[in-house]
Amino acid sequence: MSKELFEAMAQSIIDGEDEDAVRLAQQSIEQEINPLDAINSGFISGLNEVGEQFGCGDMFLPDLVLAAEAMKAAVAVLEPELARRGASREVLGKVVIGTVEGDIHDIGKTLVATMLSANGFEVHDLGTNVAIQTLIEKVGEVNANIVGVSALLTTTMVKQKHLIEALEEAGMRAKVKVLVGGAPVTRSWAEEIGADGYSEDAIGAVAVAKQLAGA
Ligand code: B12
Repeated sequence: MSKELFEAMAQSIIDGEDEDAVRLAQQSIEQEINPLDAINSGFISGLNEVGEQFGCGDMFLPDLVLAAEAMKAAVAVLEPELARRGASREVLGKVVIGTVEGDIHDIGKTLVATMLSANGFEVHDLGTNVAIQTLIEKVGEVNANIVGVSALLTTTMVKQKHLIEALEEAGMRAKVKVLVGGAPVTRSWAEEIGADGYSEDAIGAVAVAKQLAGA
């Protein structure tokens, strides 16, 4: 019974059907299925599948955006239920994430934030065009162990380096791991600027974040 429901959940994400995803999430609550199982065994499987198909060129950007939106809609239905049951997921780590100042691209960053959140991280998404000082203040406020910064323009990538320098100046560099990404960002850039982690996609970002958080 739940196996079929989980498969339908995964399919709703693959199809990017947010109304189906919401309906299935509500159905799982009515059937008293653990919302953790609905997220982990149902919806995430779909998102992982979409990520893989996108990676090998079988799905495209609009599919990815729709899938991410459907995933967010489903998680929004389940999160109050998680809280109600007092069964909040084990938090693997706290992540502050944003797109650097001067850059308004947010599709990839939001996908990374959604995947991290769906996989057990407490995510504070500051949006786009985020000033370095704002990122640093949030890291301090929530005591984050990871700060993720996205940059999509060759002209704004340098802000990732500036963030690391500013964290050093603020005496906070040892307390927080810096994870960088975005289309023009490469592993060698990440190494050059002294970032702790890099991933070229959202699925890889979860694996790297888990490593950085020691989870
Ligand atoms: C969609 C898009 C836009 C949209 C953005 C809408 C939105 N809400 O995000 C709009 C139309 C607004 C836009 C505007 C501009 N854009 Co634009 N845009 C793109 C485009 C086509 C796709 C980007 C995208 O969303 N990709 C899909 C997502 C899923 O991929 P992603 O962002 O790379 O994210 C993945 C990984 O990089 C990684 N990742 C991303 N962030 C992070 C963060 C962390 C921590 C980690 C670990 C991983 C990670 O995981 C993600 C998921 O797999 C790209 C071309 C391209 N193919 O990249 C151009 C592109 C980035 N844009 C470009 C340009 C020039 C601009 C503009 C300057 C155009 C203009 N003249 O106005 C403006 C910039 C405005 C600004 N100040 O930011 C250029 C940049 C060139 C360069 N060398 O810098 C590109 C490359 C197009 C091109 N070929 O010329 N753009």
